[in-house]
Amino acid sequence: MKQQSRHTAWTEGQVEALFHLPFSDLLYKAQTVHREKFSPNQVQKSRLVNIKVGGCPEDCKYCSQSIRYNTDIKMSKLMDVADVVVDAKRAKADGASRYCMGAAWRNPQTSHMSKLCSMIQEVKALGLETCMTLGMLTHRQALQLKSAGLDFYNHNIDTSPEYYQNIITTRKFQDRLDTIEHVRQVGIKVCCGGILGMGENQQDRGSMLRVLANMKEPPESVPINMLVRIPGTPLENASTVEPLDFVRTIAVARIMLPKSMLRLSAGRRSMSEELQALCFLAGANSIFVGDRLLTTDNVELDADEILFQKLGLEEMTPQPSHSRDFLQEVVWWPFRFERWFRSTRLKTAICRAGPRRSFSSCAGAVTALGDF
Ligand code: SAM
Ligand code: DTB
Ligand code: SF4
Repeated sequence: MKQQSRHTAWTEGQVEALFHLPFSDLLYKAQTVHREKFSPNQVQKSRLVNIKVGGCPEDCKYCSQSIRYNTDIKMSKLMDVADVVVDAKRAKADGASRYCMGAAWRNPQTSHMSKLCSMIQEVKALGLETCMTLGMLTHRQALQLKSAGLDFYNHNIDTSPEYYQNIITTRKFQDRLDTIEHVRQVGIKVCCGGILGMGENQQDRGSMLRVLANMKEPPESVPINMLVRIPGTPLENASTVEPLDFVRTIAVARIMLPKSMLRLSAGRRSMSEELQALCFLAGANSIFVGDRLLTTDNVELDADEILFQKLGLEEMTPQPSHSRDFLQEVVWWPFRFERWFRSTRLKTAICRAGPRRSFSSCAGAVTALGDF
């Protein structure tokens, strides 16, 4: 489903006003907006897998996987495709409809791309929606992932543009927006949100939501994470978010992003059933299921099952597309052609036969096809 752009952008004053509504009025408004687009008792389930653990050169102050912090994680290299498939089958059996593969990278290397593409193809073949979160992407890498069939790319802005440098110094807020733009341009759905509980204030939360809601096409999926305070990271002792402020932020997000799936992401393990119920009431309609997130524990499957029963919630089952859409077909062929061209002796023959210029212009055309 294509997101429709809003005619007018959300202003700081409008967002501030939402945050200051009496709690019941805010929740009523959010629930009303929610019911216009979604079935109120359906919650989508995603499953996370960490396909490459730790060793990341970035300095995100919340993250256990940064090489700069002394945290209790076991680093690993990129998983094999076969192991990912085994895990994805388990995820499907546990009721997940989307499988999200995360890697602790600043950005993937060219040498990783073919394995990543195989993972996407194999997981999709199981009938699951696919999502990846690999760090920054070039336009070309986004095209490669699209051509393999990737449905979603998760790339969070994490906090407001104003507060960003307090949390991450190894990249700029604009770098995040650039990758999101590449992802959009190739037709992969965008999953983009942030974290609450990193010392930001209410203006920062509003400002982060304004960036998301004022995008030309807002993200189809918006994860709202409660910071998991990880020993050894600079934010291990950050003050916790007041639970009702967390609910408030979900409600404001629902009103500002009426068509987006809102994911109650990390941090559910530290939330009571009552707090989670309020988040669903405020418009959250997606969760991560399974015992693990990336490097920390998630809510146990049984506990989620009990909560779903108590609240009368049911699993939302999207229809994953098995076939490539038109755009995928269009981008798929240049990549196949390029791979074939590079693997044949044809280029050597052309090289030998013709003047040097004829090969470089031909090779340039092939690359341009891949980069269009
Ligand atoms: N390296 C890639 C990147 O940063 O985009 C992908 C993996 S990264 C771990 C994905 C997201 O997980 C981060 O942007 C952040 O929003 C979330 N995250 C990481 N550590 C977290 C924590 N301790 N608590 C809450 N959310 C966290
Ligand atoms: C997102 O917004 N949250 C997920 C997913 N996208 C990749 C990650 C949560 C990580 C929680 C901390 C950990 O397990 O290391
Ligand atoms: Fe690296 Fe992503 Fe962790 Fe930042 S959040 S340190 S980019 S793995």
